[in-house]
Amino acid sequence: MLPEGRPALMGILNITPDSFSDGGLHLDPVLAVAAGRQMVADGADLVDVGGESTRPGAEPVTEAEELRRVVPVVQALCAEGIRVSIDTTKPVVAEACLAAGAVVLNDVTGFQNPELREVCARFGATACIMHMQGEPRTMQANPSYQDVVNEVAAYLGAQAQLVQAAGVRKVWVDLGIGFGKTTAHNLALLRHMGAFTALGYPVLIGLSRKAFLGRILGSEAEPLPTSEREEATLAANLFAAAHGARILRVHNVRGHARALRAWRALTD
Ligand code: HH2
Repeated sequence: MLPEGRPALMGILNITPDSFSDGGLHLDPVLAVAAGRQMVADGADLVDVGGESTRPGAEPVTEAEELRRVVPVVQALCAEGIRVSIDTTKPVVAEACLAAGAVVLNDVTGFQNPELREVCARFGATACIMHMQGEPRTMQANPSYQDVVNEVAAYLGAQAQLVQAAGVRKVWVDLGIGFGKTTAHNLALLRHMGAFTALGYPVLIGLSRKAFLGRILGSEAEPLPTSEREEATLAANLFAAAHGARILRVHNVRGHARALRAWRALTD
C-alpha cells in the first residue's frame, strides 16, 4: 500500500466548522468530495477525512453530528476508488466509514478504546496509532515529560502490541506532533525519528501548518499565523522524509508532491 522510494502523501480533508487550517471550507459534501478528488489529482495517495477538530481547545462533537458530516463524503470518495482514511475516536463512526470502504482507521487517542481495536481488526483496516498527552481541550496547558522521545516511543510500541493482539495486521505509528507537546518536545521528537522507525512500523508525521512552526518563525508569544506556515511545513516534512517518515499528512498536497519529486531526483 505504501510507495517505495518516497513517503506517501495523505491529504487532510476536515468536514468541520472549526479545524485550525481548513475549518469551514468543506462543510458542503459536494465541495468536500471535489476537494478530495483534487487532492488525488495533485498526488495524494490517500485522503484523511475528519469530522471533529482536535485542535487545542476544541469542543467535542456528538456521534450523530460526526456521522452526518463524514459518512456521505467517505461513501462518495470510496465509490470513486479513492483510498480513504477516517480520522475518528468513535467506534460507531469508524464502523460506518470502514463499511463504506475506508481502509485506514486514524485514532488520535492511540487505540486505547478496545472497541476501536475490534472494529479495525474486523474490517482488516490499517490502524494509525497516534500519541497524545491529555485530551484536546486541555492538552497544551502544561505538557510535561521526563524523556519525551523514550516515553512516546514506548507508548507507541505498547499500543501497537495491543492493536495486533486484537487481530489488526497493518499498523502505522505517529508521534502526535502538537498533541500535548511544547515546541521543544516537537523538535526533540522530529530530531530523533530513528527511535520511531526502529519500532518497525511505518511512521506517519502530521505537522502540517501546526503552531510550533508558527512559533519557530515568529516567537512563542507571537507565532506566525496558520496561513504563513507553508514553507516551514515543507522544510520540516522533507526533513522527516529524509529521516524515514513513510507517510506525510498534509494540507497542501500539490506543493508536497512537487517538493517530493525534486527530493527524489536528488536521493534516487
Ligand atoms: N493532526 C490533526 C488531526 N489528526 N491525525 C494524525 N494521525 N496525526 C496528526 O498529526 C493529526 C491527526 C490536527 O490537524 P488538522 O486535522 O489539520 O486540524 P483539526 O484537528 O483542527 O481538524
